[in-house]
Amino acid sequence: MRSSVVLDQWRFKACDQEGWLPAKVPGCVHTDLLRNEQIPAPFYGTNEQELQWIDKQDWEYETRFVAGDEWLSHSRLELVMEGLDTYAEVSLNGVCLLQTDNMFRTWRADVKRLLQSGSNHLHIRFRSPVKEDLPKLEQLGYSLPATNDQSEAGGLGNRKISVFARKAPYHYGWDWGPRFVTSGIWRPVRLEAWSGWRMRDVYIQQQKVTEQEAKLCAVVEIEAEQPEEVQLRLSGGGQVWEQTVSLAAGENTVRLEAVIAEPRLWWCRGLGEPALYTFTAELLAGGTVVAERSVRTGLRQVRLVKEKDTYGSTFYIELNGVPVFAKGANHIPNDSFLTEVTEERYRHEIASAVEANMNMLRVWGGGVYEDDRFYELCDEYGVLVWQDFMFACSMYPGGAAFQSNVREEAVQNVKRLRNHPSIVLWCGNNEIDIAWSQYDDERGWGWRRAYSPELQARIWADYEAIFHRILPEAVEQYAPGTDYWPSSPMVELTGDIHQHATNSTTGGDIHYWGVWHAVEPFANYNIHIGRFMSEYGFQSFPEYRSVRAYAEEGDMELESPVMLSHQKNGHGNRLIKEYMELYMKESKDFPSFLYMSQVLQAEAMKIAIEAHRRRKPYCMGTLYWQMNDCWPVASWASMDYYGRWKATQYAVKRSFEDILLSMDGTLGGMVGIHLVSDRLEPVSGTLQVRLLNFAGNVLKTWSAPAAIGGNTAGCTLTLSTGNILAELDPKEVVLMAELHTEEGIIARASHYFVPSKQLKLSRPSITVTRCELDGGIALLLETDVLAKHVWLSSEAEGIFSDNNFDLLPGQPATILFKARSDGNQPFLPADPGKVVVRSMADFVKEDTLS
Ligand code: BMA
Repeated sequence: MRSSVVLDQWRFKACDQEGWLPAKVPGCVHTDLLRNEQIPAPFYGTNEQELQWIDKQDWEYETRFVAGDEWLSHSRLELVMEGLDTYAEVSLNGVCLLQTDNMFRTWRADVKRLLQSGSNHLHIRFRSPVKEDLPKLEQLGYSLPATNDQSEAGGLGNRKISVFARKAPYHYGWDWGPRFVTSGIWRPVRLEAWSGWRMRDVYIQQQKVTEQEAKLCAVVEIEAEQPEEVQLRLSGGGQVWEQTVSLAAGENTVRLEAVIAEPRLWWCRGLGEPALYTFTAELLAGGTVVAERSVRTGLRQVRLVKEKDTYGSTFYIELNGVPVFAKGANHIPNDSFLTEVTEERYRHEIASAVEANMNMLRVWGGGVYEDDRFYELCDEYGVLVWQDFMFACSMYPGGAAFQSNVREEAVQNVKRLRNHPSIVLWCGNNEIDIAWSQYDDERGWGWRRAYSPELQARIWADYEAIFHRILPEAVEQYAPGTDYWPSSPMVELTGDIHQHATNSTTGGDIHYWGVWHAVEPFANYNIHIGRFMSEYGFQSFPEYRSVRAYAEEGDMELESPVMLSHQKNGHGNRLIKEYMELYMKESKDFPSFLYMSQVLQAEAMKIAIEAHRRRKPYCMGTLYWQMNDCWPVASWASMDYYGRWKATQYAVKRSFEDILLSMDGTLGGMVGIHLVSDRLEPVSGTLQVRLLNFAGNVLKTWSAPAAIGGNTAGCTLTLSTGNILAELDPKEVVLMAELHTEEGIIARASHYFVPSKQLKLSRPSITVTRCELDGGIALLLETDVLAKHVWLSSEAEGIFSDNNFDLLPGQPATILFKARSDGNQPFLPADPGKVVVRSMADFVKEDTLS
């Protein structure tokens, strides 16, 4: 049997200094220094700049532990390091065991002969990733593009070295992230002992899964000391399968076929229950269980459908035969210091995604292959995962050593994650195909121009080796049947000019950054729609309370050093201001500006998401940039570092409703009222449309039968703007639509004829009535005139059932509060404490109201 113990009681110090300090493992140098009060809080003020010395130092960690006789009596003893960040030399009792160079790999060392009874000394020396990689740049003789590497901030000028390290790219800074190039033991270190047999891995390969049956094959890796005949038993879903196997001495891979009749299928949110099965594999020698391992998975048939059609080619996920419209966001690591991410924080993020009606997250390639817990939660909550390999916005070096390191990283992570039903796609990298643009001189980010034709050929060959060979081979070999997509975005692996995505390609996926980076108007979200929108986004600031966690009252202006150090996109502030001037009324002060930036972002994301969904099934996915933050910062996130929902998160929740009514006013003199359904059954009812003034009076009404088939979208009613408005002032009216069905009103939408900036508003008086409901508190909100962008803030941490909404007289809103909780139930009805209710009129200059 196998036993395993996690080693703790670590201490650490800088290699060239005296004085050990206690360390917390898993952790990193930055968090250990902070805990020992050696450095100021890294996220506060401009402290990031003061802490850049840390990555230029070598650091050492050590622990002493006693290996009891029972441990030593095992014939096999292994030291397992699940994650070392990054360049480390590991020694046990003075003997060097291994040298590591990849934070994404697990490292194992045989310590049978080195481990002694009594005290043992484990020592890990981390070489500075900066000092380690600068010579590699020298040696290469030219630099490789790494657009987001903030080398300047690290005191390295333009020497971008992130590409040489197999280490989370965002550690080197990003356009939303600080530069904290960490070192340390970031995943547990264990001692593993076994004798006779060890079961290394169990993979439940899903060969064919239908409602009738699931044809599975358990691929079991067993190490045996002796050749022997044993029994392998697999149990799961109330069934047991058994097989006699002849093990050879050493490593064995045994395959055991298993069929489950009428399986409970795993579905993503919105389509059904995410049913999970636990499978246990046991090895029996002489009737006794000598090794065992359990894994959990969900049974589903999944594929990426890329088929030619009249427009180009499709790009969507099909789950159990159902085409899924992917609704979600891009996920980045939840912290600059990875070990600070608790289970509760993971759960909060994933439960927030589900609360916001999402069904997919993309684990973006500039972060990390996430913790097991992240994927377990996605499995449990029914969230599909688009999984990138960890390469982003850079060209990487070639060479046998680098490539075999990448191969081992890929193999290990594919093997670690392949039982998760949530992972539906592996993608090679983020934006490299489009940035390099090998076959199109007109496009790309200008990277290629810096190199001679010979160097270009070499750099591209190195690219192809990793993304067109090593990674897809690892997926095919270790998770056969799982789809691999070389780069996001891309049209198809054609090897010619048609390979690279543009803002209007009709195959593959698109990152549309015309709005924001190219300063195009929001309306362009309606034009640039691809088959799958895997990125687009708009920045905003965190709320005042979150900003105050890093800034003092005196720092409260856009261009203060502190605010600037928490805005990593060079043009970010200018863009927010420019777009604000276009669409929003002028904020009355800086805290109001923070809030209005959220309203602006929410507006942009609503327009984009609904444009994408209206084009279903031409477009089959919309993942905005980005779900979360790794520190408190101005960014494209919909939820800030503290997990607080920005206005966007609420807007997204509404725009991601499974049944969506969406009004499109970009049609030139017309308003199209669309119905989008992610339900599989048809929906029918009556569409009721009303034109109201801001005092809540109904000026005109329309009504039409509305019906929509399952899993599709269509325009239900088109009204001419001329007819709707006639003599009325477009600045004073709102068009509201409701879908009435047997279930009641199941969808609502509203449409204004001018941007918020031009609306003629008066100051509303909103009344709030509290009452108890479902063990929590319900708030009944009423107003005397239109209250635009009503914003509720609670004293307690949590979320409201709705927020950032418009309130009209005669149409009260009932809002529930759910507190953030650290149990299995992430949000619980609770008392929000003091609630402040404001609306846009409270945030803008009085004279801009009307
Ligand atoms: C995309 C992402 C990130 C970046 C974001 C905002 O390119 O892949 O690299 O943070 O845009 O610029």
